[in-house]
Amino acid sequence: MDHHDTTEAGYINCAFVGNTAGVDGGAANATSNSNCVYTNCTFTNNSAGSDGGAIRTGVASSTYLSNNIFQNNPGNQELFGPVDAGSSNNLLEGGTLGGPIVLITDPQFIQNPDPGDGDWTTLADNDYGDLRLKYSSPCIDAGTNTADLDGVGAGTTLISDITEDIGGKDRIQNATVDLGVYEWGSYPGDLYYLWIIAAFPTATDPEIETYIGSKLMNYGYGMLATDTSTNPLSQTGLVLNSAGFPAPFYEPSLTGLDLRTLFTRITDYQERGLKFTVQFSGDMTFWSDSIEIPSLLDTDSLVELVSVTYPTLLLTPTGVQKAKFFRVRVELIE
Ligand SMILES: [Ca+2]
Ligand SMILES: [Ca+2]
Ligand SMILES: [Ca+2]
Repeated sequence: MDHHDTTEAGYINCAFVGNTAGVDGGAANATSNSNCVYTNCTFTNNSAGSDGGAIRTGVASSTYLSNNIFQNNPGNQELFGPVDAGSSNNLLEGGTLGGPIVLITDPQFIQNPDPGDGDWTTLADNDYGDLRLKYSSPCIDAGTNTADLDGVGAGTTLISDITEDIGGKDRIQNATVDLGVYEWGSYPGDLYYLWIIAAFPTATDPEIETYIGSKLMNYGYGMLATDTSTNPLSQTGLVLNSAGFPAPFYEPSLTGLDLRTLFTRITDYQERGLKFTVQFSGDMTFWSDSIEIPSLLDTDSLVELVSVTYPTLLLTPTGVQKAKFFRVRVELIE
């Protein structure tokens, strides 16, 4: 991105990955009286042929940095040129700098980006990584809650006024904001309304009722009186003493707690001609099929316990929505 001729620009929760510049500013360049503010952004694997692998600040221009991560942005310095004095709480993994950097260490992403063949301009084999933070990351709670989103001068909107990270998770968690685009922690967000399991499917899902009525659900989940497992099925911190309807649960992970859906199905569902599809929705109107193959958590001779990831955001025909609801659709396909 080039900022020229008195441009004023602010960036919040933005990831800059795998950009290349022939000359200055791998991800961004500011020159000729331009002022840029970056808050809780992540810059990784950008490169410049000349000055500023991540950012170059040129003639009579300024760059204000709060709570950002800079990792592996080769060039003549990752940050070239002056950085505003009010800047603070940024991480630079290596290289040289000009600017107020608090931490010089590995940010510990879940997975670092990889250009495959070593070249980010060949797109097919690029892997943009997973920029969420591991539980051991030094970026957790290393930011400043009073980062000024418009930098020096007028305007006092702070990062604490921004309620989500790039993935829609709650920000701030654990009282202090993290560095970079992702907030580490347990809470996916206040807006997740989970399926009201007891109401499903008798009155709310005619497409399933079309088949053989609510008995299909009981049948598929192993809940028929004649075909019910009595052995406990277990998952860490959770024991189902019988098969049952879908439920959400939190699974400990490197990024805090991941929200997953859980359901049981009879082990020979394929022979019985049953198909299970996990679906998510933001508005109970458009339902998005999960493409994830369910993970098998436990099984006995009759029933297996499986789960899939609960997504944060959904792409729908009308735009991006938060995933608020889920259901498991059971069909008789033969
Ligand atoms: Ca490539
Ligand atoms: Ca935090
Ligand atoms: Ca300000």
